[in-house]
Amino acid sequence: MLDIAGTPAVIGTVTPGGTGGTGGTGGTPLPNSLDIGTGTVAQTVSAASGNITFHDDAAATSNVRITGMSAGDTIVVTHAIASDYNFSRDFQDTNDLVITYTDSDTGATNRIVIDEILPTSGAVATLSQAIATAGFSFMTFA
Ligand SMILES: [Ca+2]
Ligand SMILES: [Ca+2]
Repeated sequence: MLDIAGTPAVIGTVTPGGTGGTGGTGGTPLPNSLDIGTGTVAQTVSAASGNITFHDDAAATSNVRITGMSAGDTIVVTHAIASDYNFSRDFQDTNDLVITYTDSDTGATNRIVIDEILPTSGAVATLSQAIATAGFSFMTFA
């Protein structure tokens, strides 16, 4: 069943709720995909070399920390809008931005931590506030 016109079709089996699991690894990931890590284990990627465009599918689990992110680097999010995502400072490091979202359709949990992107003051409660505080457009919603 492939719904071309409407919402993205779910291809393949859907595991009923219960023990969770590690999320799918099928398909060909986009370059610099942030759909890595599991609900409990984060992975770290670096944006330090050159201008990097990361890709985050809101419907696929992400648990990732990005280091070295600066102007010219950006995250392109698909399957969500900016107001879906939650933005806050890391309780453990006020200079880190924590971005979270749980997809209501797939149950995918997205947690993206951008290391050392924030000055010590400034609002970050929304994407536009976080961009203003960080000083560059680090995330866009396709
Ligand atoms: Ca960079
Ligand atoms: Ca994701």
